Amino acid sequence: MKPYKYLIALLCLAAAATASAHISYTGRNFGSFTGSGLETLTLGSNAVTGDYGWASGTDANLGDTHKLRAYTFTLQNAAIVSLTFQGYTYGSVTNALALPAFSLYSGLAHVAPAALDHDVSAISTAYNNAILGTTNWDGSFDALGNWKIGSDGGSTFADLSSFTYIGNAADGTSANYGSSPATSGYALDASNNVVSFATDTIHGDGLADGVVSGTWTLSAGTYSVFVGGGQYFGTNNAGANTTSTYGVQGSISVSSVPEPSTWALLGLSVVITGLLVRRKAGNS
Ligand SMILES: [Ca+2]
Ligand SMILES: [Ca+2]
Repeated sequence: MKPYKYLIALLCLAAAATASAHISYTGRNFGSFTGSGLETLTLGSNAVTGDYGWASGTDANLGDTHKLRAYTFTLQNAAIVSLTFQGYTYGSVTNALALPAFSLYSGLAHVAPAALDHDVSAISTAYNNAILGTTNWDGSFDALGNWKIGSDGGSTFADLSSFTYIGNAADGTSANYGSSPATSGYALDASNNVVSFATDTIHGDGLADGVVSGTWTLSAGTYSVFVGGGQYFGTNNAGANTTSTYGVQGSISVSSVPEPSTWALLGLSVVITGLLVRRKAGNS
């Protein structure tokens, strides 16, 4: 290959690396886990734009996925999954994400070579307008409930990617992530009528130290995790840093779900211990 061809290849790579406008899992796929034994993995060197992206998704007008990063993993069997995200610096990314927060969903966005999902594709725009009113939204992302988003290849609502909410975890307290998240989300039913659903609350870890974790028992399937800044600035995001880049590192730990026999043994040992304690107490 001639030197200039290397340069062109490098420029193409650089363009791909900075083309973060659409939802992508590139560099953020934790992979597939068997759910037997203990499997762990850390993915460093990721960055998110803005310090408020996740928190914006907790309010009624949803959030802009451009301000979040998407991770994915697949479980071949049921497993206990712990996810940890922490502010992190590397290379030219000198801002560590101060208040990381994330939400976990079952489901996957469209992946290349299909057209990738984004908030202002025609079908995303039509959907968001339908559930929230024309232009009355920051984006498609719901940090506390189910949501949908589509690509430029989508023409009907059936083409939207669906994320089914499982849980969230946020660094710090309500002084960081706000005290009034949305209590309702909106969706379309099978007849395209707007229906509301109750959303979750924010699960803060109580300590704003740049690290946040969550643990869930999950069935086999494919999951998406959306990570972003957990500082809430109100529904118009006034005062948020919308342009700076913040480093974040994600880790996953997958362990097996105890077998029923293991649970039975654990229960039996509790009963025996209780009996021994009672007997001891009776003897004294
Ligand atoms: Ca918002
Ligand atoms: Ca924390």
